[in-house]
Amino acid sequence: MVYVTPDTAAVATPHPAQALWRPAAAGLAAALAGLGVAELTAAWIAPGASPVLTVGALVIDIVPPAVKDLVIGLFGTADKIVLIVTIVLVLLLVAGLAGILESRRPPFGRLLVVLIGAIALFAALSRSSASTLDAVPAVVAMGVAAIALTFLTTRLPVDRRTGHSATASSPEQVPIHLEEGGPDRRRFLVYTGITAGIGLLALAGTQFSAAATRAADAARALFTLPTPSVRAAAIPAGASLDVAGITPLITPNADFYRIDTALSVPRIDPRDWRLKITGMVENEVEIDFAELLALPLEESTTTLACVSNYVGGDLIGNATWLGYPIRELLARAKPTGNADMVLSTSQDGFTAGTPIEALTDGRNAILAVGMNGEPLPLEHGYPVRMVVPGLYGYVSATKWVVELKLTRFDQEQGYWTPRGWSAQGPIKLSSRIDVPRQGASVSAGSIVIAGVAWSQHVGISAVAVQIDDGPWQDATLADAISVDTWRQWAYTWQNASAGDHTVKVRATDAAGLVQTSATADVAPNGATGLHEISVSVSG
Ligand SMILES: Nc1nc2c(c(=O)[nH]1)N[C@H]1C(S)=C(S)[C@@H](COP(=O)(O)O)O[C@H]1N2
Ligand SMILES: [Mo]
Repeated sequence: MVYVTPDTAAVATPHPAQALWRPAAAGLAAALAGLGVAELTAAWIAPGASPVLTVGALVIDIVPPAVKDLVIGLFGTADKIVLIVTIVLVLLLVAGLAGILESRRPPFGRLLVVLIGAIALFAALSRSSASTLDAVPAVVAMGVAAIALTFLTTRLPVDRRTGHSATASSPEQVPIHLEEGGPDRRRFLVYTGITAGIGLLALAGTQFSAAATRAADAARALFTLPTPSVRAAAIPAGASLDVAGITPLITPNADFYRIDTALSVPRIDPRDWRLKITGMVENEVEIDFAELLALPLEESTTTLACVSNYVGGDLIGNATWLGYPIRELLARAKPTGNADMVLSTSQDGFTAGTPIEALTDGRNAILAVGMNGEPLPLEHGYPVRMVVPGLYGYVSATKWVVELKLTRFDQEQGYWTPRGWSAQGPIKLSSRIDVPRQGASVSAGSIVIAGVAWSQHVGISAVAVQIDDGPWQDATLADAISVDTWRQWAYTWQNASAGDHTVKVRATDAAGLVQTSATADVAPNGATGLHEISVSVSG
């Protein structure tokens, strides 16, 4: 009889594959069970505390801005899916390790499980809107995974000859011969399968909660917006050019870019929604949804843009919004002389710092409830968000907004400012070529080049196009809706010759500023440079 201490077992591994896969499978099954049961618990009792999503939110909060840009650049709006898949893959990898560790050096596998659970717990509780209930899913995950891991690793098949667990190999390196399909092995497989199955079933069960979100969305769609007391400026017939493939003048809600730090879309019942105006004010104001809807609402068309939009990118959209001027609510609250910033807070904790000036100078800075004739879609801020012409979204467009605090730029910062982005974020003059597409092959002759240009709250006065190193040629501008919206443009390139060419676009704003060719990165306050495409013209 040979006795093996855990130490000798860990060093002597005659058949590594044989020795590893069962405990790794035990770890994976235990993690699946823990994750599944925890996600199901979260779905029903703490919708904001899904372990995967809160860990994802923590990752979003701590990654350096350069990594965030890289991920958005690489994956666009699929960035969230990439993040979730990465978190699950890392979890499964660590779970396999925990299984191996637990089979060789108990209780270190369980300790690893507790460590992962602690990270999830920290992630759930560090959100600004966290309640104690939000601790439950992570604790459930930890408990279920630890129990399942202990259960499975103590049922690993045993080597009949030495009496040792198959993972604890004998020190004299004798090959271990286990009867294939022996009763221990089969029992272990069945237990592991059942454990993993419980996890998968529980994960499938979270779909019922997804159904609840769809129900909330259905309720949203049933609710009818009040008639505006001020209609949006009529859209001139000449504002849309008749060019195939050009960006539509108004972006349909379903195609509107979405950028936020919320991994699960906040589900706010409008009956519970309230907005508080606090801070440096003479009167604190509080308003509920019914009161907001009863006010004279105004419609306006505004182009929203993200500071992370690189030159030529698509993190920009134009919609007709319905809402109430923020300046009217601020007037009720009576800001005191010192305040220069409104720090708006979302229900999920995101904040934006907006200059009071931009909210009170008469532009259409609104608390919006409608987008293109519909209540705001859930992911665009239902029931209420801010829209402020001229400023990037990160300093102005708070979705699911619940508080406006009057304060000062030297006292408070919005969410992105301590993360490497400027406190002030006016949208920069820019333009984009939509047709032809980058890399397109077109036939020689006359080729229509078209796109959009914008300089919110200033307006566009000219757009010019350059072919290769040729002279800048004026494009035709479509009519403007207002200075707060993008403007379509087109240019007909006559007698395009066969071969490879580059096309560049450059806009001039209504104040005479010409779009710079100097390139700047999106951080800290928006990209600059000229959009350039290459096309190949066939003869
Ligand atoms: N609550 C909340 N609001 C937010 C954000 C966020 O992360 N959370 N992101 C802002 C940013 S960076 C942008 S560009 C706009 C995007 O609005 P959209 O998703 O409706 O296009 O929302 C802004 N409002
Ligand atoms: Mo943004």
